[in-house]
Amino acid sequence: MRTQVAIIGAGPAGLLLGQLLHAYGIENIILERKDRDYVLARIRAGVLEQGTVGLLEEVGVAARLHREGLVHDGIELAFGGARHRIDMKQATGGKTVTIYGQTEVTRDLMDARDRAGLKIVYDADNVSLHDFDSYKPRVRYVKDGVTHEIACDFISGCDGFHGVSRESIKAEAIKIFERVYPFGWLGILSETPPVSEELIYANHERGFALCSMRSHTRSRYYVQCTLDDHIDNWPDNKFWDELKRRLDREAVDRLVTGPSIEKSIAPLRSFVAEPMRFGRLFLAGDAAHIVPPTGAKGLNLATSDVHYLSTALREFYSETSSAGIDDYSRRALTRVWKAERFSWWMTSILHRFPDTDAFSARIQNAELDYLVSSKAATTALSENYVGLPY
Ligand code: FAS
Ligand code: PHB
Repeated sequence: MRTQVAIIGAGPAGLLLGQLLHAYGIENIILERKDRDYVLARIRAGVLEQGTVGLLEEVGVAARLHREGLVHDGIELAFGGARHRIDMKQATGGKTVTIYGQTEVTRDLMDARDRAGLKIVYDADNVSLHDFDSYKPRVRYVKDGVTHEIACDFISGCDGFHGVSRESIKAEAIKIFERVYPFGWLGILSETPPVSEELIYANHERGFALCSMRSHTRSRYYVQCTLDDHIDNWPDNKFWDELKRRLDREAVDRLVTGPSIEKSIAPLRSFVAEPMRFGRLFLAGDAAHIVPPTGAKGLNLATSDVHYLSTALREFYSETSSAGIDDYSRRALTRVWKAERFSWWMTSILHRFPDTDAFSARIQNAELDYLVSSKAATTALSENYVGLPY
């Protein structure tokens, strides 16, 4: 088999890249290790930057998002027993974010790919990458016991943090930058109305909490937990009691609890692999970088990578220019590192660290107090949260 671009991974990065390349007339195939239902069952991100919404509009996959997504003008920061609203729309001259689950983005992209008759190979086992340092890269995979080989011009590794693409690169060719945080996020999904109109990020002496949502009837909540914690230690009532301890009185009075329909613990890390291009292999999304979810950047970085990569490949095929693909890694990493900084900073001011002593607790409080009382600080937070320009 032959194609122009072989995409590894059917998460948001791989699926959106596939649709953009199709829109640009570039043949592509997606190889996905799991089946469709497994990919859709993963509950992850919930906040879309305007740039991400714009890319989904560009490939004609934003109709349901506009029908069902919730446009948010601001967020709330809770600390010292009070809540403070950050009016991001006002601070950024009109920019907003859209609340729409990653699961729904993935579903919409899968449906669009099916409607276009484009190929995704699910349950693709033992994917392996070959000769990507030559002009004739190849990808092999096993499906139903049969080994297949795809000859292609380019390979895009969109296979996430635990994928095969980054692992296929010689150790001496790649540099890793990493920070592992000494805590995780215990998250639940419940068919209950959200506690507030907008998201609440809470700094509390017992630990961080986040009140988010997926719709007016489905809520997403998180509490900071220890790295060695396990969801078996957290029956629903224990989760709700802990969340209430970390929220202000008004929020506690409004909170509607109910059975969890999903519960999971995610570790937090900052991670960047440099560069993001190796000959005819490009890394995009979590395959190249990870951010702690505090800044709601993970999914949105995957989409900006894919914006840069798809326009570079369009330039290569339509103008036979390699300028875009030669500059892909630099362009992508410039935006990645700004999001890494913002996510690290949001995590550092909102969480309790093992070495958070009385002094550092006061510093966190002063930082938060400055954030909500200074126009300049509010603007800086807002322009990063809604998404820096591509
Ligand atoms: P993904 O990991 O989504 O997709 C990679 C795909 O490649 C998967 O479908 C996988 O099955 C497939 N794959 C892996 N290895 C393969 C192989 N060898 N062969 C073929 N296919 C292979 N971001 C936020 O902004 N907010 C959040 O709240 C948030 N919460 C998160 C919670 C968790 C538990 C995790 C893990 C991540 C979270 N993220 C969050 C980040 C997340 O949304 C990612 O940024 C986003 O999924 C990135 O998309 P992809 O790069 O497509 O990677
Ligand atoms: C979510 O709704 O899952 C969510 C929202 C904002 C974040 C992280 C996660 O910063």
